[in-house]
Amino acid sequence: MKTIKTKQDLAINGAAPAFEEPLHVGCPNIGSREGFLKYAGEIFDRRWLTNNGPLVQEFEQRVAEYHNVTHCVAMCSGTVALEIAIRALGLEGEVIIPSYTFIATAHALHWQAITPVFADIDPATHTLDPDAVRSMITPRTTGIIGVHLWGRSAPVEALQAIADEYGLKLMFDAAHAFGCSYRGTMVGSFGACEVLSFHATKFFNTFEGGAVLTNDDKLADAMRLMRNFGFSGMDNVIHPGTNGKMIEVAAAMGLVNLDAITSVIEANKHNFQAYHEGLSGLSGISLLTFDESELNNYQYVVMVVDEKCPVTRDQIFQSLHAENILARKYFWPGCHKMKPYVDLYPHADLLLPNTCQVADRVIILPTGTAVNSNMIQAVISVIQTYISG
Ligand code: T4K
Repeated sequence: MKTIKTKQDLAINGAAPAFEEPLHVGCPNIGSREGFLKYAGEIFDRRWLTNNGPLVQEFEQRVAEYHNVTHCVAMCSGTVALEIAIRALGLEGEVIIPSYTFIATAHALHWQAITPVFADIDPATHTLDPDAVRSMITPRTTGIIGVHLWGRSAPVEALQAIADEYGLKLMFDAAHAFGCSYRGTMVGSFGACEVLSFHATKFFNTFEGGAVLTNDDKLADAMRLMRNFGFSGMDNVIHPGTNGKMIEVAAAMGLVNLDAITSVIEANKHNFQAYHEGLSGLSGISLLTFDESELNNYQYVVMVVDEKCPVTRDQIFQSLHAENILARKYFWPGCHKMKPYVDLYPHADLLLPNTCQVADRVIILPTGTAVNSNMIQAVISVIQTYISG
């Protein structure tokens, strides 16, 4: 890693890149290696690898306690957890979601022949705008899926009020919101249920994995059946189902990562603050901040490049990549511009002006335990030099 000094020193001018090895967004946080290997040894000794094993059960209990909810139903991925929650809730017809989210939120509906209808976001929060949601309701609408994007809560009360008024089901995609709170209540208790992702790139991972959190006993029972083919005891299938189970080795990773979670959040917070200080004062550049009265996981450092910036978002993005800083443009260009939704809604841009504007402005910067202060200073230096040079 070299120190960037002038614009001529940037790799886009032919100099060596700031980072010899790529600096990724989403580089996994990994807890105790020894702890994981100990669990792995126990798994081998027991010869119990999957199908609601003891580590999955322990993991579910600890995640439920952490979020202060009655049930955590662990699954093989966040996407399958979304699909199963959607089916267990009985959603059909049309379901309103933001377009500014990872494609899995939309695909989990489309995969089950449910039409995702995209509502616009509030440009200040990047989460669903309740008025926009209201304007997209039709006689076919059965539900709303709010997304706690970047770990910052969707407007849960306003969405619940709309759901109650129109008799709709409400659930949340909380893939980014493990360990986050809203008005003092941990994520997991809002709506009918909330879905977590434990993918490798999430700040808390089980290699691959996900879960549904809920306080609804019946819903939890239905999802437990559905994730295991609908089996109720041996040879007795009482419900349609799929294979959504979490495996023991994933739960082992989850358990060691739960032990490390406080230090991971501290590292993320420290990194966020370093970026915030280093980038403040740059014209047209701002970081999305967090409500410090809540619990936050700080897993996404979201830099917004607005029209006051002398260079474009894409120019900054390219200069970072030239330096081997693999920033991301999540969730550009928005689900409505991707297949198959772009064909279903070719003119959706007209109804989603805030989504389009935000998607064109955001850059996600690297953070996590693999990123240290020196690396952050180097990233800041590239951005400063590129903008002011
Ligand atoms: N809802 C929302 C709102 C979500 O954000 C997601 C997932 C879901 C639902 C669905 O949950 P899952 O079914 O995935 O559990 C990544 C993740 O694959 C995806 O889980 C995540 N959101 C999304 C925001 O990011 P990509 O397409 O960016 O992945 P990829 O392979 O480009 O990796 C991202 C970066 O991470 C790369 O620069 C390399 C680095 N990386 C990746 C892996 C897998 C590592 O350093 N090590 C690794 O092991 O989607």
